[in-house]
Amino acid sequence: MGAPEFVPLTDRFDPGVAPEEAARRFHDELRRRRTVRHFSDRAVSRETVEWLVRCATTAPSGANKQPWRFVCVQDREVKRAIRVAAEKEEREFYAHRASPEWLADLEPLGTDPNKEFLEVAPWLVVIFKLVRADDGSNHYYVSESVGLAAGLFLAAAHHAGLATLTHTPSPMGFLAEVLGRPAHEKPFLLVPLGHPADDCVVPKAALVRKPLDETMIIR
Ligand code: IYR
Repeated sequence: MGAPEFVPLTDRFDPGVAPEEAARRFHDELRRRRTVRHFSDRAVSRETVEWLVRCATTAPSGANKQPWRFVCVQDREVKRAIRVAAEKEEREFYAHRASPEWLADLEPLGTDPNKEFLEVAPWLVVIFKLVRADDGSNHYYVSESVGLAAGLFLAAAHHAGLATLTHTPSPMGFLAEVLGRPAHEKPFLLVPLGHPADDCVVPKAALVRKPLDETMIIR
């Protein structure tokens, strides 16, 4: 191995305002993101999805291994197959797997085993984590890395005026099967992406954020 090479830090992003103001404006944008379960079937271009994936993959990752794959599904039949398999797991979840406490915690969100959005949303973005590289070599901090990329994906979609849902049918193994992914790719998150339906509603309970003094400690 040769000595590591370094280049000057150039092309820095300048918000053009003080950090306080830039952060406040960004918060004003982010705070209006809502997880949406009622999608319109209005199309979203492939180019849009490509830019969103590029945004997501600016995330830092363990040793810059970029241990992720974004499988972006627009094919009707594939979306249908995902819905059928997801609803099978969800019926089990709601009827047997979920504890009474879990079901009670979900009640304010009004969720149930019906996952119509999996067919209505124009795109289902299935984020896989790569537990090893395609050539079998190591990856590091895989969940942290993919979690960061997933967060950026949600923020980027919101910035583009689009809605997302972080859907985690459990177990998610069926996604690898339906999408024909190899064994070293593990489903991480299923993200329906699109425009909200015109009559979209969101649960009131999900609007509440814990106050800063509960989430932030300064030492
Ligand atoms: N996966 C189920 C249940 C569910 C679980 C959690 I934690 C949520 O925040 C929301 C739903 C479903 O999608 O209905």
